[in-house]
Amino acid sequence: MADVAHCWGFLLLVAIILTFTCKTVGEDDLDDLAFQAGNQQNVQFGPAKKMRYLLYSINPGEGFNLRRDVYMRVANLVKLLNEKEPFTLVLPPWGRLYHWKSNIRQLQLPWSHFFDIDSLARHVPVMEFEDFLKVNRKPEIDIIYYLQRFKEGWRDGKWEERIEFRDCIDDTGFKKDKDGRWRWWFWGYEQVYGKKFSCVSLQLEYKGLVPFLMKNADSTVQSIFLGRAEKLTHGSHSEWSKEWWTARRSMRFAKRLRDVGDKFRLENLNSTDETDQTVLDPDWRTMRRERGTAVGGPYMAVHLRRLDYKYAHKENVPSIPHAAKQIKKALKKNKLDVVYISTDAPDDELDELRRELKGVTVTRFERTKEALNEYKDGGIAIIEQWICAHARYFMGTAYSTFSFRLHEEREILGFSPESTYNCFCGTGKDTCDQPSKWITKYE
Ligand SMILES: Nc1nc2c(ncn2[C@@H]2O[C@H](COP(=O)(O)OP(=O)(O)OP(=O)(O)O)[C@@H](O)[C@H]2O)c(=O)[nH]1
Ligand SMILES: *[C@@H]1O[C@H](CO)[C@@H](O)[C@H](O)[C@H]1NC(C)=O
Repeated sequence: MADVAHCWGFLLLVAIILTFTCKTVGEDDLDDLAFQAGNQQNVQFGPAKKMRYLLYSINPGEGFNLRRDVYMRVANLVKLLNEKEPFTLVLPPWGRLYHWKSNIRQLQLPWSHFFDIDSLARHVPVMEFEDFLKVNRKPEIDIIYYLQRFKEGWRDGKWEERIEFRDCIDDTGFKKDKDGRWRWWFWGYEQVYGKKFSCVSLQLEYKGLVPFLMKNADSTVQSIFLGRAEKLTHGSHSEWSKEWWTARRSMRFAKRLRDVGDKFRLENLNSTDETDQTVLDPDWRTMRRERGTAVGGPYMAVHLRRLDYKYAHKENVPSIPHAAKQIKKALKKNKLDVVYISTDAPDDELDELRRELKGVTVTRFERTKEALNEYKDGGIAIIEQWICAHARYFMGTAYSTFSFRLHEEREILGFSPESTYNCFCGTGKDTCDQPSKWITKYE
């Protein structure tokens, strides 16, 4: 008898769990999604104000790490918009980046694949594009503003803030169909269209867009899409500002990728957060580290950018033997004998580097087929960045945004500037300009 009662109790429990977890997306869930996105400490509007959405795209040629910087500008724009009206930032899906060379399918990847969405949402309300499509019900965007330069350039040869509706200069990629809908590829969601479309010429810091949007897109306009958002500049809100660092700190990598990096550190580099003094606070908002508190794992890490950089930045990219020479020198100086190598170099260059580094323990995260399928090119690059971010000493590639983002990561973790802001010198040079040192600022 008791057994039967148990069994019923259990079944009831299962039934309850199933009701809560197996619902298909219905009205309530849509409200939940909208609520999640809007339920931020910095958004306090009554129910009368309807949630609005800001979407954006970036010039297709830009790399992953520059896109992260554009995100910071747009996120901070949304933060300012939220002082006026409730806005959620819709995250553009990832895919088809020029540098993602492997031949696996990498389309319509959500931001959660690379970043910790909860962390982003502690800065501004954010939402994945697919969730936007659900909440919005129709695959429709109210207004598209395609940002462009001024055809005539600067007025009187000087830069000044300005913004105006203008004729489109270049082929924008947007086309009006026979029903008057504005079509674009929308990352492969080809059912999506815009109702209105205009080109806007601007020279503007992102904050300058707030009055423009408030004036031209009143609250009946629910969704606004900014094409070519990289045209907005940080201006006075650049790397030396608190606003910039707040947005940067919110961009934590997805836990799944950090975990892979941490496991690799433990198994291959004898590196753990406890011994390295790099334990993260669960919430980035409460995390503050003095410079020099992080010790780092007992290895040196390098980011050696090759491929197109060999040609685009000839002056600053060393030959393989010259890179090896600089690595050995830095190892000796820092009393280390292990180097982790993060690079986009092809195998033959890597083999050459290993030969040149005879006697040194060279460590790599292997790009196996399984790893690629699971994490994609972008995920592996992040795992590599995470491993480099925890090294006792780091040396990057001059002017590479991949290395810049890494400097910032180390800065946030509390590494000393001496251990972070180092870069390779070009062939034949023993000294060269070293990267600018930025210090984390807190609001
Ligand atoms: N796994 C791995 N990938 C890399 C490495 N360096 C570059 N890549 C790849 O190349 C892409 C381009 O590098 P990014 O730095 O993001 O590109 P970018 O924003 O154009 O910046 P630049 O480096 O300034 O060209 C990365 O997203 C990776 O896919 C590396 O060390 N490891
Ligand atoms: C790993 O590091 C610890 C100190 O952090 C050290 O005691 C230990 O010997 C190291 N192990 C190896 C295999 O190097």
